[in-house]
Amino acid sequence: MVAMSLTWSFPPLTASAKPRRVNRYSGVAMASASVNVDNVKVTQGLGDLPKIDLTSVHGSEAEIYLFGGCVTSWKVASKDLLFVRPDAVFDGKKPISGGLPHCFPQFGPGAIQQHGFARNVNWSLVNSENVEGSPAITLELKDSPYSRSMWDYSFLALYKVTLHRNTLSTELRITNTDEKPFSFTTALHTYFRASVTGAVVTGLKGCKTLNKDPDPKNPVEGKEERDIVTFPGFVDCVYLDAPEELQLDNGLGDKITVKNTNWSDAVLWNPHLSMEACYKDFVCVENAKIGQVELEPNQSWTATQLLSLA
Ligand code: TA6
Repeated sequence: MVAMSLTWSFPPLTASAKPRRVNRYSGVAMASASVNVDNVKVTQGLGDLPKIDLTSVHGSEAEIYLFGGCVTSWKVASKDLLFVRPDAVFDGKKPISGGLPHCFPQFGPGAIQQHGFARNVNWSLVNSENVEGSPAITLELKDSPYSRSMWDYSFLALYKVTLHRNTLSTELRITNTDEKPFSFTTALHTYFRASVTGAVVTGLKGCKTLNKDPDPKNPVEGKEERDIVTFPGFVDCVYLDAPEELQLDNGLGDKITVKNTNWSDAVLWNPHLSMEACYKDFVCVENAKIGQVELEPNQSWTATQLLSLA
């Protein structure tokens, strides 16, 4: 096993500087030169944003942007199982719409910007490893003047992404580094490539639901009665206390297991005609934490997600 630690830091803000996002890491080339772990490479992604490429000796591949800490591609046998919307922008200003965006410290609309700020800022690469041909990286996000301008807490988020032969695993750990308690909601808003007319999700029968169709602002409580959930039109539904394992048949011939620990809830989403250009090509099956996670100072919350191709 080879492991190395890397941290890039931004220039200190002057006292007069206004909270703002820092949109670019300056040194992609410098970072590339300093990563010498097998099967982990820092490259220049779209919009010149720094991107980490993972290649496993077993043939699978993944791409992760530091902007948003967003996994945008997961390929097994050269087939990308994730989806990035054609309207996604890579300008370091808007979240990347696709792959596995983070929603933190808020899922959905609320007191701060929709789905929180974690998808809208640069994360840092703090570790890379290669365990018997399976590459892994750890990204870090800490509070900044920008995050504090909307959510005034000190926190540490560590996000480990590991690529195995047929599995992409992620572990998210949030630590309260403040002196006061805080609470948050969160999700991994996973976009799967799919044929929407053939895509089905199993494992949700019996869950309590909060259905945002027809009115996203007034979700209707209910219970999922179906063994097999399909996407016949607009779908935006929260499943509370979802099981630790769901199955997605993406309608393209692939069966993907979505396993988790501690995420507790799930969300299915397809925008149907409101995204006419691409709704037929993806479904979102999201692991989420809809109820508030409350952390005292020094406490942490950890959740894992394992996506496996059968
Ligand atoms: O997870 C489903 C959802 O919360 C929907 O309500 C929909 O708005 C979607 O996320 C996309 O959100 P975004 O802010 O990325 O456009």
